[in-house]
Amino acid sequence: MNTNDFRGALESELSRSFGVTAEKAAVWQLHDSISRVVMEDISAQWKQSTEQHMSGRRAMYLSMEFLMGRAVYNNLLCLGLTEVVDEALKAHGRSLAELEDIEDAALGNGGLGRLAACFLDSAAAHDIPLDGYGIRYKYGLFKQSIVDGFQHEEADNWTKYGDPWSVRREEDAVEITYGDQKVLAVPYDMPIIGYGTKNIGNLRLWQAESAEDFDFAAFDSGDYDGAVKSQNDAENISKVLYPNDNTDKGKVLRLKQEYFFSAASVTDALRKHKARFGTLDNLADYVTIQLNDTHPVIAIPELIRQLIAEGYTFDGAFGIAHKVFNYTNHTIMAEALEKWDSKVVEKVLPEVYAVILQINEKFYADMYARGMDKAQIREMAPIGDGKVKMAFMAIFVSSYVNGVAAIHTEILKNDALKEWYEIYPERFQNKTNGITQRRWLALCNPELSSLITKLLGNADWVKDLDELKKLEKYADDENVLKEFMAIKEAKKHQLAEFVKAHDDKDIDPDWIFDIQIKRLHEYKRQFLNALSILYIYFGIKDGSIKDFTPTVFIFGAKSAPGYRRAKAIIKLINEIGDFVNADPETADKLKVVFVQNYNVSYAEKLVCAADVSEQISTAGTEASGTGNMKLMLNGAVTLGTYDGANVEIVEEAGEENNYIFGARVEELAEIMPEYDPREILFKDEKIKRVLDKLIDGTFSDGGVPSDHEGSFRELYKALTDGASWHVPDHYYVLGDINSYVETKLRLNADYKDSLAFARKCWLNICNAGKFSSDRTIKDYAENIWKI
Ligand code: DL6
Repeated sequence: MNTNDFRGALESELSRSFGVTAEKAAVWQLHDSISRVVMEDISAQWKQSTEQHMSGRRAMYLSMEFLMGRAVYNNLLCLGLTEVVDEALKAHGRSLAELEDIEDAALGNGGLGRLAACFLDSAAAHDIPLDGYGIRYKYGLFKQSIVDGFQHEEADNWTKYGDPWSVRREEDAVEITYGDQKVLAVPYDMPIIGYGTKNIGNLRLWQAESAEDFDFAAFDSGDYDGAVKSQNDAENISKVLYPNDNTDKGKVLRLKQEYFFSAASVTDALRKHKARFGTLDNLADYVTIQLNDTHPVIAIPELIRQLIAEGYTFDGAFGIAHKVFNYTNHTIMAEALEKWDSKVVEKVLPEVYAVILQINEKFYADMYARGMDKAQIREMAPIGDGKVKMAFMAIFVSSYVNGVAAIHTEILKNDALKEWYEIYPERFQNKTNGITQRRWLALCNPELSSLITKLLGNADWVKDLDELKKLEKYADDENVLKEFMAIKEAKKHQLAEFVKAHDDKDIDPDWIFDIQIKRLHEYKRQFLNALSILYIYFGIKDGSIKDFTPTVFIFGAKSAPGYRRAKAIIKLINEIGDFVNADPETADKLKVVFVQNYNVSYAEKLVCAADVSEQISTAGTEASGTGNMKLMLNGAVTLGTYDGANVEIVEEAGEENNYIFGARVEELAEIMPEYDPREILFKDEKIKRVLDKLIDGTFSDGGVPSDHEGSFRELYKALTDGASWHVPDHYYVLGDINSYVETKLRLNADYKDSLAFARKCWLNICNAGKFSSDRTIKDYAENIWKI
């Protein structure tokens, strides 16, 4: 499409749908019409790609979360239409930038959901037949505002102004049966447009609707609630995304959600396969299913159940399921490895539970045949202690199991899943996560992209990120480094403007931008960052810290609404901010800013402007992290622990170009059994004066510990007594604080030599090639899916 074609199509779409001109259209109407014109333009190609995916071997990515962000800019970029559309809009006095007001599709919590989105993008770009399957939540992740330092949540009605990037496919609806309920799963398809290729993948999101019509009899008899009860009960299933990252609470509705999209996706696959081949015997030759964490693991007994219903024996069905499924583990945190109460599963999904019992029996039989110790069999069985253990069922049935970074996979093999690795070593693989450079560089940082393309002489890096390695030869080229520094400065100015408009906070682009953006969780240790700021504040005041380069510490994080300690940490960061920012003695050196409603679109701005990427989880707790990769790619140095993908980041970019601190996994294994944080507290005056602030009344936590979320005394107790942990300071905050502050101060001093610092940043960009999700997805395709 050229500009004129697009202009014409847009004008008629606006007139037909809304009776407005481009000049007068509201932003959402403009967005809706642009999207419709694009959807019309790609429809034939999309159909052809779908047929192509279905005609050969393909992979299905089952995920409870897809954190897609805003679609419009990415779709235009992938189609090469960005300038065309912008020019067309300019002719009407409008601009593409106005679409910044369009809401993100936030159907995910954090890393796990965003990873799924990056994978779809990479597979589409590289012609890999991968399609996503998930839930079309009516309400995505809540919107966050900060009021008086506290997090407030508001529902995210993301389709309020329509959903022009989706197509409802009534004809593919599936009936889902629970023990006490029947509902309809109706699919909505979203195109996943491949960059620089004709391939268009598909994201199928299932929406729950009533399988029964409106109850007129009940309505007639005056029972108005009863008349709509079935509708409400059904719609509740896809109503809201559970806002918990890395934890699961075992709620019945959650189990219903998991079964809902898993069963619908399995049914869809079997229907299509049968229609094509007339048999399911060869299903595993054509379909492979990747289970994104344990959430869709219920698809395993469901597939077996459906195959048995088609006439297969249990063993025959099990054999097919074994070939079809693979499982990705994204965490070793005990609370996130799902275990469902057997009684609940039996009640909600009686037929599926009967299959799980058979899987469990087969596990016993297989392990007896191996001569395994009986106590160990009981430990490892898919059913035990009155629970269905989803991870164990997944490993037992799947062909492959993978972790998401080298260190994480090693922990799985040698510790968390050691017994399983001993039985099935050939099943375990590592697939270090990645991010798509289309969104996380080409789209969000056009300035840096242009420089890279100019230096390389082409834009091949957009599809082959290893190309960046060729930029290493410029690491000592002063002109190039200065160009890079000018771009970073421009991105800092842009961010500062956005933060002013969005959060009404002033930040100075001449300062160091030290950024920690991720979900709020104790293991991610925003608490440690907050305490280190106080530590530095006191050091500047008493003169023990001199020549501190002015730094703004920027935080962006949502806490699960019911996670009290995480919410207390948000309040604490804001209290420290108010305290530090108001002190005229430090006002030209230190600032703390907590931005509201951190999401994909905000991340696109933050990652380009960062000098420092805070990746400070306790070693062994962050499976991989992907924010670390986005920040590295845009030229920030990592201030981090030896955890998750940080290990590989410094392996690639050099430890000398990053700032690593803190205890390592193997050290913690020795330290923790004897660890006494009080000893540190009593011995170290500087740490004590920081911690005392939590309990001396300087900060207001807003209320009484027992019934208010903002309890700082409780945070203090968590570090010293253990509070709800079994051991005090479970995440080793006080143990790592000195090493962290020292490293932070070393970085701060290094920043003064701006060219030397820019060189470090540059070398991070040059060595980010490994962290493209293109590499990850090709590895899945080759070594797991055999596509
Ligand atoms: O693999 C994607 C992402 C990792 O980068 C993070 O390190 C990890 O915490 C996250 N895991 C989860 C586990 N979820 N649950 N429930 O979100 O996965």
